[in-house]
Amino acid sequence: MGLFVNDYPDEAAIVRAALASSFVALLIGGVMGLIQALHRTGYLQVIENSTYYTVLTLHGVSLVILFTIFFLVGFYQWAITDSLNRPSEDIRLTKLWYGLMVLGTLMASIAILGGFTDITDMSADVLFTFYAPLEAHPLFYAGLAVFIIGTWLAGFDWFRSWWAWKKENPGERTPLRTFMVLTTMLMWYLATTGVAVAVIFFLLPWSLGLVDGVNALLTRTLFWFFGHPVVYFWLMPVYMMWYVILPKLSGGRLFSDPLARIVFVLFLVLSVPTGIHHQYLDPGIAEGFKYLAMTNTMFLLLPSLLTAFTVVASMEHGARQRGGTGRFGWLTALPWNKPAFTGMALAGLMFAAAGFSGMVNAGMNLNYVVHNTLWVPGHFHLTVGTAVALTFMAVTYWFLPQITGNEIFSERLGLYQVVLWFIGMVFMANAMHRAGLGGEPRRTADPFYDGFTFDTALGAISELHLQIALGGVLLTVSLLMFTAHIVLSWFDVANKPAPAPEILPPALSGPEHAPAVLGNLKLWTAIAIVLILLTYTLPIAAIVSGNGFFGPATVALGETLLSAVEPALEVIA
Ligand code: HAS
Ligand code: CU
Repeated sequence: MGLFVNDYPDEAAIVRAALASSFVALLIGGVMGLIQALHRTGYLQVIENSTYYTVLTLHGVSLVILFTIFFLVGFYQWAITDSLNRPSEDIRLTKLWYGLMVLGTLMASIAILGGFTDITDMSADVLFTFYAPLEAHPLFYAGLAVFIIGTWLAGFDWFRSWWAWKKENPGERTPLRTFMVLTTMLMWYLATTGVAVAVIFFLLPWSLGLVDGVNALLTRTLFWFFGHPVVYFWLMPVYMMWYVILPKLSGGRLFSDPLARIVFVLFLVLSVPTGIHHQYLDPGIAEGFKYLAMTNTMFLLLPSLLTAFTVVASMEHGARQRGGTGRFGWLTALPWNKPAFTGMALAGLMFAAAGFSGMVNAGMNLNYVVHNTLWVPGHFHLTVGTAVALTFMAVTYWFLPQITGNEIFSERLGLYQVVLWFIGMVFMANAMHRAGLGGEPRRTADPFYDGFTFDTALGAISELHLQIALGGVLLTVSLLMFTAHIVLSWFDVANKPAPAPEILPPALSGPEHAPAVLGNLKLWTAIAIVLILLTYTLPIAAIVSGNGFFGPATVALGETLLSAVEPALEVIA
C-alpha cells in the first residue's frame, strides 16, 4: 500500500476539502472565543453587550458543529477507504454529501451573520442549542436540516462501502476502523431523529409563521435527545485516533481490539437515553425520569473508563518496546518530541479531568450547584475544547502528509503549538470551573449585573478572570500557530521530501478474540431503541399532554376555536 493520496486521489480530495472546511470554522470560532473571553472578563470590550450573543452563537456553531463534524467526515472517509482498502462505491455520492454539508453551512452562517448588521432583520442569535423560546430566521433552521441530511448521506455512503466489502469477503470480521465508523453513524442516526423532528415539525414552521407558537419544553427535550449524544459524535473519532494511531506513535500496538469494539457498542447503546441529564432543573419532567437518565449516564462512564485503561496500556506497551522500564519510568521513553503524540497524550490527560467534572454534572444533587454557571463551559472546554480539538489538531500533524503528499512544515513548531494549547486551557478551564462554583453565570455578556461584584462571594474572582483572559489569549496564539502551520505544510513551503506511507499495526489481542455477537449491529441498535423508548416515551407524552404540540399559544387558540363552535355543536346534538 502506498500513500493514501496516491492510492485514492478522489477520496483524498474530499478528505482535504472536509478538513479545510473544518479549519476555516476553527479559525472563525476561535477568534470569536477570544472576543468573548476578553469581553466578559472586562479586559477589552470591542462589541456591544447585545452583540455578545451573536458572537457566542457564531463561536458555538462554528466550533462544536462545523469544526468537529467536518473533521469527522473527512477522517471517517479516510478510515473507511483505507481500512476496507476500496474506493467509494460512487464518488458522486461522496461529493454530494460534502456539497450538501457546505450548502447547509452557508445557509446557517448567513442567518447568523445577519445578527451583526442592521441592513437586514435576519438573525439567529439562538446559541448552539437553538431551542425555543429563542427564535432564529428560517434560513438557519433550513441550513441545519440540509447539513444534517448531508451527514446522513455520508453514513449511507460508508455503509454502502461496507456492504460491498462484505459481499466480497464473506465471513471475515469487519476491520476495526470500519466498525467504529458504523457504530458512530448508527448512534448518529438515532440521535439526530430528535433534532430533525424539532427543526422540521416545530422550529422551522414556527419561524416561518405557519404556527403561532411552540412547546418550549418539547423543543428543549428534543434538542437534548440529540444534544447529549452529539458529544459522543465528537468523541468517537477521537477514540478511534487514540485506539489506532496513538499506540503506533507510542511505538507499540493496540492492547485489545475486542475491548475497543465493546466501547463503541456501549456508546451506541447508551448515548441517547441520557439526554435528560441536561434538564435536571427543567420543570415538567418527572424526577423519576431524571433519575433514570442519571443512572444511564453513570453506566455511560464505563466506555471511557475502559478507554483510559486500554489506551494507557497500549502506550505503556509501546514505551516498553522502545526500551522504557520501571513502574512510571516508561513514561519518559515515549516520543514526547512528536507533536502528534504529545498533543494526543495531553488531550487524554485533560480528558481525565474532564471526566471528573462530567461526573459532578451528572449527579442530580451536585448539578444544582453548577448548572448554568461558568463551571459548565469549563467542563466542555476540557472535553470538546481539548480532548477533541487538541486531538484533532495533533492528529493533523500525522494525517496531513497522508492526504496531501506533503510532509509537515516543522515538528518543533507543532510541538510548541500543542503544548501552548494545553497550557492555555489549564488556565482558562480551571478558572472557569472555579468561577462557576463562585456563582458566576454562563452565557452572559456582563456577569457583573448592575454593579454586583463577586468579590463578596469569593475572594479572588478577579484573579480567575485574569486567568480566563490569559488562557483565552494563549489559546488564540496557539490557534494562529496551528492555522499558519497547516497553510505552510499544505503548500509544502519547506519543500521537504515526500512522506512515507503509515501502516497501522494490528492489535495485540485481535478481533478473533471477540465473540461474534459483538459484531451484530442490528442487535445493539435494537437494544438502543428499546432503551430510548423506555426513557423518553412517558416524559414526552407528559410534556405534550400538558401543553400540546405547539405550546400554550396553540392550546389557547384551539380552545377559542372550540368555544366558538361549541354552541353550534350543542345545537346539532
Ligand atoms: Fe459533558 C454538559 C456529563 C463527557 C460536552 N458536556 C456538557 C456540555 C457540553 C459537554 C458541550 O450530566 C454543555 C452543553 C450546554 O451547552 O449546556 N459529560 C458528562 C459526563 C461525561 C461527559 C458524565 N461532555 C462529555 C464529552 C463532551 C461533553 C466527551 C464533548 C466531547 N456534561 C455532562 C452533564 C452536563 C454536561 C450532566 C450538563 C451540565 C449542566 O447542568 O448543564 C462522561 O462521558 C465523561 C467520561 C470520561 C471519563 C474520563 C476517562 C479518561 C480518559 C483519559 C485517558 C488518558 C489518556 C492519556 C489516553 C470517565 C479516557 C494518558 C496520558 C499519559 C501521559 C499516560
Ligand atoms: Cu450530556
